[in-house]
Amino acid sequence: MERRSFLKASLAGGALAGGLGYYWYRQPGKNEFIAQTTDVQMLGEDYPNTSVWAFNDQIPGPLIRRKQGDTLAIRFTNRLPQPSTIHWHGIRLPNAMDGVPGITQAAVKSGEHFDYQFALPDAGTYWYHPHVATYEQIGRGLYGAIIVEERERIDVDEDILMVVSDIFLDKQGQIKDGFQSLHDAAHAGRLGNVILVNGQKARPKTMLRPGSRVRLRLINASSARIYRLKFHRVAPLIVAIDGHPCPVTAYKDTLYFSPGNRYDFIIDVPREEQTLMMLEDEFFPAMRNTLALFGTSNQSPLPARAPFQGLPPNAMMIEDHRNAEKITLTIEGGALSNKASRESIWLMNGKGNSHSHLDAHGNAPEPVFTVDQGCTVHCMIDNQTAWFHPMHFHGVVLRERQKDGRWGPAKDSTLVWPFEKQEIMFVAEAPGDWMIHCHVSEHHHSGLMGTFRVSNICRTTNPSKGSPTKAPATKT
Ligand SMILES: [Cu+2]
Repeated sequence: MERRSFLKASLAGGALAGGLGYYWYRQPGKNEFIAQTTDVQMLGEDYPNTSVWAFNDQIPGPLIRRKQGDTLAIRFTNRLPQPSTIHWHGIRLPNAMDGVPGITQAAVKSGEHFDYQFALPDAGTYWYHPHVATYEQIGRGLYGAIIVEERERIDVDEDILMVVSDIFLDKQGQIKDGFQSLHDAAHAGRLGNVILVNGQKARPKTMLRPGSRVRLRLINASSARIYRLKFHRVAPLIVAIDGHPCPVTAYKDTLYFSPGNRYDFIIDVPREEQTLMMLEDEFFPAMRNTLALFGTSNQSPLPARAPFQGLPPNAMMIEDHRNAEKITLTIEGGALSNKASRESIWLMNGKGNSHSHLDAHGNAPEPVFTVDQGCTVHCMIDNQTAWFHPMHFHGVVLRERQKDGRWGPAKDSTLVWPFEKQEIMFVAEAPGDWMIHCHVSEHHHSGLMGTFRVSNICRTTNPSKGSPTKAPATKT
């Protein structure tokens, strides 16, 4: 069910008076997402409203909440001063619905619309955002959450969603320009100076009933910022990563939380009153950010319950590791590297690509590699740069090789550390050209992107039935 804000209708005049006010204003229809300029209050009542770009005048955009197996149908209408699309991050869907300009669809021009429709095969926490000039479009406020509920009821008392993002504001509370800074692109991307949780700077304390069981969903919707999550006075269970259920794991230390990532936690609230729990970001230890404050209410404690057993798994294709295609992705460039040039700051296997290049030339890049549908890909990502790169793969669910040699839980991106290598494995599921890119938006748009092609030649993932068969074409 989409939440819709009628409150903001009265702000239409304000938006018209703003710097980008020459773009017209309209209320969205049912199942319609309109991206447009609007004013929102994010800093508190004592501060002016901030002129932003938003879906249906809300930051985050409308929460999409559906059941596993449902079909999602959204009309996207673009009323921004530039082309746009919507990408449905982490959702396994047909290539034509993936929202990537120049590759899966033409960018939706200002004043035009595009209809997205696809099934939701996996339960979990996902999000959506444009795939055009993401450094600016996400940076100005275009993102929202998707919750796909499990078919069976999950025994929790509360389901709390935190969409974490940052924004770079001036002293008047308005978004600073300079989205195309070469410095940001060559370093860690544009980091905001205000961290927002569900679109707000304030961190009101959330009161929880003692003894209750809470599902806490975190989405990193920042254009570039990596957080390092630290819980204080509470040790939650990690139950899903990037939407997909994982083996129930006790949170021990800190967790890296890159742009695009999601975590689902289960918190069993202490049964004693007056407990203050806190979630901080300590990526920069000298500049910690409080992300959430939880307290216990004075309600009577709920009785203790059995330990949480985990979420029901999503149906996954099984990797055929022995017959996997071996691929290497070498990342070069960025500040401190002599490989960076003005034309392309970042390179993937010696080549730089960007959406702005696509927009200018209208031709999609040649795929970095091509594999048959159903084939397992074993990919070594070799980060030869001094920078973190959260590499996101569209259309697939991947696993990381862990330090102990085993393959980790399912996720949709992998954080590759400076001057380190990371092995991943995935099944090439659906035909089409799928993006691989860094989710630091400024890296993505200054070279660090490419595609892989999944051909219509179907190969089963079952090693005992390895003969290729022709699959019906599903690309539309
Ligand atoms: Cu990067």
